[in-house]
Amino acid sequence: MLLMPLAATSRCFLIFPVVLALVMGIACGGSSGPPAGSISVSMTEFAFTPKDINAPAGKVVFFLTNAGQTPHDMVVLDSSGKALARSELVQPGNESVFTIDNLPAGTYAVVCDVQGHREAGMVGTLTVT
Ligand SMILES: [Cu+2]
Repeated sequence: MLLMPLAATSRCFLIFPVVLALVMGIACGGSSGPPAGSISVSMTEFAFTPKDINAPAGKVVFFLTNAGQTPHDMVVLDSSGKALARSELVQPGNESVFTIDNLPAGTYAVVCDVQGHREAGMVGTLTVT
């Protein structure tokens, strides 16, 4: 007599994670790729690809992919070397959307802020027009 409720319960436990995974996949968007209009930048040891990035002035959205073996980030510096915007630290194999809300036209340096990476050549140029 106890078999029926047990069977029903175990079936629920099997179905629930599947439904949850589907709902979360839809809700979060998962790693569904770069947002529309974003600029894809790959980060490795020790380079940004592309190294020379062009963007229109205003809201700039980067889609960062860490294709390397260690964490990387992306920091945009103004001509005086001051950090204007900084992405989160992206773990190896992860992706991150990095948005700068209002970036004026100009030429900016892009660096990875992880210790030693900038010195190792992990730099780029962002030209905003
Ligand atoms: Cu780095």
